Amino acid sequence: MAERVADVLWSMLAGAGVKRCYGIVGDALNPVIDGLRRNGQVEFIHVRHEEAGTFAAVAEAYLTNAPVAVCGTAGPGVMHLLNGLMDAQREGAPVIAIAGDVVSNLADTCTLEELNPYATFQVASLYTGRIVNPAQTRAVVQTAIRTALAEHGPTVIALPGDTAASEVPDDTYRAVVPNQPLLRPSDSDLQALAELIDGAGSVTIFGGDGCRDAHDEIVALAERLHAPVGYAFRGKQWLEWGNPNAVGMSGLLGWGGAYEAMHDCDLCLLLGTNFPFVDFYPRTPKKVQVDRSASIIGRRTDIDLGLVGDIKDTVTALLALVAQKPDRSHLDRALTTTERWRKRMGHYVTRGPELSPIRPEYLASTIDELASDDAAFCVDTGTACIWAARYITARRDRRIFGSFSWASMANAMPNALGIALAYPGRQVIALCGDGGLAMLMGELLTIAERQLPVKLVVLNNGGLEFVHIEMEEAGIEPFGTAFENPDFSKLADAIGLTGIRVEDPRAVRDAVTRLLSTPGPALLDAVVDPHALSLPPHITFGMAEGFSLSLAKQAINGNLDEVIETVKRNVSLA
Ligand SMILES: Cc1ncc(C[n+]2csc(CCOP(=O)(O)OP(=O)(O)O)c2C)c(N)n1
Repeated sequence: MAERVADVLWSMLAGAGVKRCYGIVGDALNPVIDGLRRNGQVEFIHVRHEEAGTFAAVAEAYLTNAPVAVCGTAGPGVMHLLNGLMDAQREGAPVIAIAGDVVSNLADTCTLEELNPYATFQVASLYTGRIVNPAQTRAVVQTAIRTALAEHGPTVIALPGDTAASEVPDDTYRAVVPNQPLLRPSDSDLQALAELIDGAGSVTIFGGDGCRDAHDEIVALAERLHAPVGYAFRGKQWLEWGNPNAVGMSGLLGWGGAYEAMHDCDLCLLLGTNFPFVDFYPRTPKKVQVDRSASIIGRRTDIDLGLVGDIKDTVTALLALVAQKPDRSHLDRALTTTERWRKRMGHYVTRGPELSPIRPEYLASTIDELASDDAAFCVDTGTACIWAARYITARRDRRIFGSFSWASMANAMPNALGIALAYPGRQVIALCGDGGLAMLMGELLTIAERQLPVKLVVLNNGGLEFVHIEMEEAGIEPFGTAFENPDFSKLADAIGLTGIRVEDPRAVRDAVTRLLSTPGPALLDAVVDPHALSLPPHITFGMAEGFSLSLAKQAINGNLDEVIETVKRNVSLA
């Protein structure tokens, strides 16, 4: 019997390296999933919410660099994919979405569950193809695969159920995956860059996710230039370890000497970074930006030289052209500032066992200390990002993943699910907000059902703490941020994970040890101090003014106790 569209789809996806498809079946998707079953090479992961399935796929695709499929069925099921696909687009993950579509003879009639895939995915997808005729199959599937892999992002294949079940023309259907070409500026552009570098007394490097494969080259360049190396959150895992010039992060989560080093230098090299916080870019130094993507060069800040190039390829070529700098005083200053920060950040760690409620800094640092050297950390959007940025130490084989560019809530637990499936045997730790965990809580059932050995830590602070801080910073009296939580450990126990709860700071170490040594899935419900504030490396007058104003408003409105607690618990860090 001739092959059907659904058969060709799965054999091409499997041929491109797809190992899993996350989603929920139904109506338009049924013939598509029937093809997956017949094919047998792609594992179907039934999730409880399509968005969670997409977050799992994003983490898997990003870390493995291989395409991962997700699926949702016509209308609402497809719509649930959207937030996750935005995340895939911003995190650069090759996720291929199969969007079930209404029966083709009812297309564009506003029928039940009909959704226009082009309009819906315009913001998220790098390519959207709709197969309404079986003869399109190879071209559409091939384009979706190659675009996702070559451009590092999501693509969508909209597929009506009747088309999926139709026979394809007799032809050859084979996935051809793209190569990874070398990409560097021309010799004359490199020469111009080398001249700028050689002419500068002091140089600072600031890197992002584009430094993924360029650790050794950047460390060699930094040593040659005595350049401090700062990083965005997405650069931390690639630049923090094995790097004697590492000076921490800039931005709202920042710490260390990075901010000052970027501002007090002659030349700042921005490598593979789309760092979004425009107020943190320096103005006085000359700035050079290198990135694979031409479109982001000069987007966030004014630059003196912008070069399209892969960071590894470009820095490798550059190393042959730049001279050793004689003076390391700029580097030494940045390292001293970084050391001072480390001491400051240690305050709540060394005093952690005595401070009640549990300080999140102490919890995060204990997890860091007890986690394995190749642990994969998933971090929820919220205060978890602050503690991970500052207290989770990057190592060569550790990974730190989150919705760092899209900043959606509720990513960490489903991210962990995807990584646990992709890397059996690896320690996977999710740092979850209580709001974040609750948002996609159904996925705990998927984790429990499959007994995936993920370790979930819930920062149980009884509210949307990150937003609480934001409001205080803006001079607004916090509102709408507090809520009641259940005992998450009991909930975990009830559904098949090992639940652990910790309220006493002296019990934190034992609780984390137990969490990490428990076989199978486990959840630590950590009741943490909701008043823990974090200070960015550079506080503007506006921020200080906002905090004072908000605290004054809270005091006037009768929340004096809250104000006193906030000040009392954080003043020693200032
Ligand atoms: C889907 C979504 N909704 C809202 C926001 C805005 N937001 C960013 S952080 C945050 C608070 C997260 O709260 P929680 O998960 O409890 O973590 P916490 O900050 O308390 O540690 C909110 C509401 C968002 N980023 N994503």
